[in-house]
This record gives sequence, structure tokens and C-alpha cells, in this order.
Amino acid sequence: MTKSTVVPFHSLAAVVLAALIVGCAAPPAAEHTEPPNIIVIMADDLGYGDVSPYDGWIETPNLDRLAAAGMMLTDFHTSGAVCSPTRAGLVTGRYQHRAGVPAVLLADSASPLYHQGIDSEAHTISEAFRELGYTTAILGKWHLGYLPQFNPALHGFDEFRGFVSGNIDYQSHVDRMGRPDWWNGETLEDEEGYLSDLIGDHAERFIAGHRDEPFFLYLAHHAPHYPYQGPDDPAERYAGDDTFPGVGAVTDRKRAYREMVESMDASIGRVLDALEEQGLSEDTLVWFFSDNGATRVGSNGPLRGFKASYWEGGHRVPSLAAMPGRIAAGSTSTAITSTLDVMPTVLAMAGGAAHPDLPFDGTDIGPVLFDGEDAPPRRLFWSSPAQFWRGAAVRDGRYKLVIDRRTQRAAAAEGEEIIDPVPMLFDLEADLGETTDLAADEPQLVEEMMAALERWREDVGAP
Ligand SMILES: [Ca+2]
Repeated sequence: MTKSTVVPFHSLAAVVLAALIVGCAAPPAAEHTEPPNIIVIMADDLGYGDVSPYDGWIETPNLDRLAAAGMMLTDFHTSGAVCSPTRAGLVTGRYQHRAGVPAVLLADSASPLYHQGIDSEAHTISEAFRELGYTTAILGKWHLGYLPQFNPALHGFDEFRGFVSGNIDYQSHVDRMGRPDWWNGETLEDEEGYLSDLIGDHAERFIAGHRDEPFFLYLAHHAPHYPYQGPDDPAERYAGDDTFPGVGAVTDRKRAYREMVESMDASIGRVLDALEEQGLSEDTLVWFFSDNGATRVGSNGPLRGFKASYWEGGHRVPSLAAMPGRIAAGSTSTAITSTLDVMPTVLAMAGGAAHPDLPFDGTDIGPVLFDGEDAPPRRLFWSSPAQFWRGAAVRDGRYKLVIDRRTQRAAAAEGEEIIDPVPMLFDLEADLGETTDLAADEPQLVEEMMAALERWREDVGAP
């Protein structure tokens, strides 16, 4: 669904009128006369099998609390399979290819991908909320451009406490090139603290400081992305030094990973507590999800593949949304949903819509969250430049088409001559683990999905 006009937030008179109408028609508990606060919480590289609401291997009592208070989405997908692309799609509601970020941005200035970043013409979620009178903040990871012009303070965020690169030391906040990377707006300004705790500190302060005005808060956690460092592990990276191991020196990575997820969960608990203390729980949507699937250190549960692939393990992620009184407590939805839907949905809640020249690729899934309806039928697409994993995928109802160039390269190495991409087809309702290729049985469906992929590639400029 796309809307073609920008709808400014209600005038005060309209809010008062709406309050009177709601006050007459509905019981007091249903009154929501204030514009809702929005808190989007994104984990980094967290997998479908990592956290307890999804029967994962790590106990996450605060995510359990979120699931009990709201809705668990079981078929929720990231628009990319790595960090930057998903983030570009999230903050624009459009496929990331349209925002100039089809691939992961790299910290090494020798790479062209160091110099790229979010398109200056993009209409970001923070800009949209600011136009509606909201206060906006990002706490944590940006990863949509290293150069000064890409700083989130210049893309709609009133407040930015966090880092611009793909990964930093959880203790020293130094990036993988040995540069300090902790910012207060456009100024480098380091603070003491373990990363997840720092994000929690700032979130508590922000919520308390803005309790009387509508806010949009984007909490972009780093956990459990490497370097693998738990709260009690020492700093490994120091400014000016780039000789440290990229993924970290800790040998028991599983232990560190678990502690990282636990620290993020505790930090999220502080956010939920702060909302309760400020009396804002019922006025605030809290929406949690990951930016792509887990690496081999984590778990994608029953799903095939890992981060950076277009198997389900690369892009189907945990997603929990809670808003007491609006989203049914303890509910589950199997609707096919996407990170691209976040901006259309939360903006519609605030009375906003897409920029007229930049229609959303995502959909307002308010009917899924608030009314338990199914999502409208549509196709989801994945494709990225040859960076880690060559290939593409299309989701259409129960079926998924996957093109895996790596499988083809392996076949080529065995002497098979393969030129064109070979599509595989899976029935996710019967085969969530993508084990049985049905392409030979369903040539018509494969042809239709390949044609749709081709049209989409041309539309968004994907490789
Ligand atoms: Ca990531």
C-alpha cells in the first residue's frame, strides 16, 4: 500500500475534538488521545533460534515480557541479509537499493564502500517524524555512512549517541580500523561503559526527559555482532592500533555471545521499566527485531543458512511488537511481514504517510498488529551486489524461490558448465528448512517468480 500525500499531524483543535469523540464513544481504557510514542529496537545479527520467545538457547526474560505483552511475528523478514542494507530499508520504508545502500558499508577508507552512504534525497523515518512534531533519537549503531554528511544528526535525528561504523569494541568503542567511534551528534565524544549498558542509560534518560511530548526512539543495539565481548571481558581495541583480531580475542565465543544477548535483554528491560515508571506504556509502541540472521556462533533454530545468505536463516528474524490496549497480549501472527513495513506502519499510527515522490515498498501492517488480520498478498525480494553471497530470492505466499550462486560455483568447480542462474523452489509451509527443491515440479511457478524478480530488479536497480 502506498499513500501519495504527506498528512501533517493533527492540529491541536483536531486532537481535542478527537479526544471528545473518543471520550464519548469508548470506555476510558481505550482513550489514546496523545500521538503515540514509537520505540524501534533492533538487534544486530540476532538469529531466529537465539532468544527464548522463539524457543532459542538463551534465556531472555525481557523479550519474554515483551512477547507476553504483545505480538510475536513468526514470518518476519529483513530486507537485507547484512547490516547496512537492512538499515537503509528500515529508515526509508523502501528497498535499500533505492537509498544508495545495496551493500554493506566498509570501515576501510581504501574501499569505495567506505565513501558511500544514505542518499541525501532519501526521506528518512526520523525526518518524517520530525515533520509531525516528534522528538527523534537514535541510540547505538547507524552504519549508513562514515563520512560527515551521512551523520544521523543530518538525517532527521535530534539526538545521536552511538557509532557510525559496522562494529566497535564493546568497552573502548574503537572501530575495526582503530578509530574512536562514539558520537554525540556530529561530535566525537567518548563515554565510559559497556555498549548495551550505555544504550540503556541513554534510553532511560531520553524517555524521562521527553515524557510530555511525542517521541520516536530508534535503539540500534550492537549485540550480538562481533567482536564477541561480554560485559566482564576486557577492551581489545585501542585508538590508533589496528592489530587486534577483528572478531575478538575471546576463545569461548558462545559464552560471550550469550552474555551479549543477555546484556541487550537487560537493557531492553530497563526501557520497559522506564516506560512503566513514566506512565507511558500504553502510549508507546515497542517493536523489537533483528537486522539479519545469526552467524554460526548464534542459532537460526530450524532455518537453513546464516547471516549474509538468502536462505531463511539469513533474513527471517525474531520480531515482537507490544502496545498494551492496542496489540493483543500474548498473541502470535504468521503474516508475512518485513522490516520494510516498519516505517509505513509506525508513521501511519502518527498520522503520517510516504513522501509523495518516494512511495513505500513496505506496507502499513497496522491491521496485523492491532486487529490480528493477515497481511495483504505481495511478493518480497532479496538481491545484493556480489559481496559475500551471490544470489537472490523471492517470497510469494508459501513458496520461496532461491538463487544460490555459491552452489553453482561449487558445481562449476566439479566441471559442470553453468552460465545462467539456477532457481530452486521451496514450500515453506511444508519445508521451513528449505531442504527439498520443487523447481522441477513447478516450472510455471518458477517462471512467474523469475519474471517478477527480473521486473523488481529493473524497478529498484538491483544487480
Ligand atoms: Ca547485522
